[in-house]
Amino acid sequence: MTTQKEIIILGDVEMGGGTLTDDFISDKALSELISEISKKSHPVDLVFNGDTFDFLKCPSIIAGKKSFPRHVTEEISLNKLGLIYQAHQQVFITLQKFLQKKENNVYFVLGNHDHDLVYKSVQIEIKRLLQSQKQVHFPGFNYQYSRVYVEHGHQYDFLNKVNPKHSFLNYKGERILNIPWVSFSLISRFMEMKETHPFMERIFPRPTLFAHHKNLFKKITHWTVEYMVKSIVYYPFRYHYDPTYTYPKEILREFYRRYKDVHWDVDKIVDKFKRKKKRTFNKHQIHVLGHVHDKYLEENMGKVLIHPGSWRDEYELDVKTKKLTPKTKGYVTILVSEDGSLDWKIINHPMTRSSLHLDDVMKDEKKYIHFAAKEENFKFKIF
Ligand SMILES: [Mn+2]
Repeated sequence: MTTQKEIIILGDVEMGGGTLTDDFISDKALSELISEISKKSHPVDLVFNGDTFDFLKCPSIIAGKKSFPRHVTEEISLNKLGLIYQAHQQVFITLQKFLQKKENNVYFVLGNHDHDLVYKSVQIEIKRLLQSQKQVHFPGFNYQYSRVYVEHGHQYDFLNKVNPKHSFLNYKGERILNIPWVSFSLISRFMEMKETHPFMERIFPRPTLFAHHKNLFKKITHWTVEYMVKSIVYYPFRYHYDPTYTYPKEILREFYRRYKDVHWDVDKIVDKFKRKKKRTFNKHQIHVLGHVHDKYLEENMGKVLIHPGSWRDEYELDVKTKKLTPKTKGYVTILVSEDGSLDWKIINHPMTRSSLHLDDVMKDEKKYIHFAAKEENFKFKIF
């Protein structure tokens, strides 16, 4: 059967501003992959499944001054996009080449790190940077084609979900991004910690990391509790005119529900997705979700659900040996035949990286941030 088109899905690339808080260093590998798929003889839909850009952890640099503004205006999002482009030009240029074939298309699905894509001017600027008006698409929360359904997945995570009907807030007459309470606290409080501990967020599983790094665990717990308490008893009064300092009632309600039901396990987003999107799940054959960076595959009666994993620099920590093994980067490819049948595969992009040891990394995190970048031929712009 001849191929009508191929859909290639990858997620959680998290391209940042080329600073200490940027966890994406695989420009070379990603560009290799895009060049490879540019050579295909059939049309390709390249779907970036959310968190493609890490606006959330990208600073804004205005008049030489770096900051992480809590009030994200259109101007600030555009400023961050400029930094992201500067830092990851290679990826943008390879995408331009991919789009020179008129039958190829790129889709940017919304994620919780790139909610800034709801700004029209940000979309226009990305189209300009990729030199294509017609083949770059912003489909919102999901991409659908035939019996394929692709969504980032943060809408099934109560801490990170957004209100799709209210993308903006009004602050002193200006339009700003309405992001989740957790994102606001991350921007205004935790980026400082990320700059002191730039490597730690790359290590999984988190409980294993905290078991070996008690200080970090104490620090994070302390800051979180303090922020939470202030958000209830102080900020809503101190900043009563500021809509970004709201009382976290959704979160408290969820905590209460969990307390009442003695339910403290983190819901797997795949389970919540199947529950909340029953009709979508029944209608489609292949479902690809992101957000959760662990690779996952579930196959049942011809239906498939896949988490292909992330593209940012991440390591698996071995609890006994404290060895840090770099995670592989993967993507999903789906061949759509003319008769409508779907042929899917999960592919790992070949890469060679060294393993590290947690004790070494803990002693000098910046040194190993550079070490990892060097192995992937990536250079930080501002450090
Ligand atoms: Mn996400």
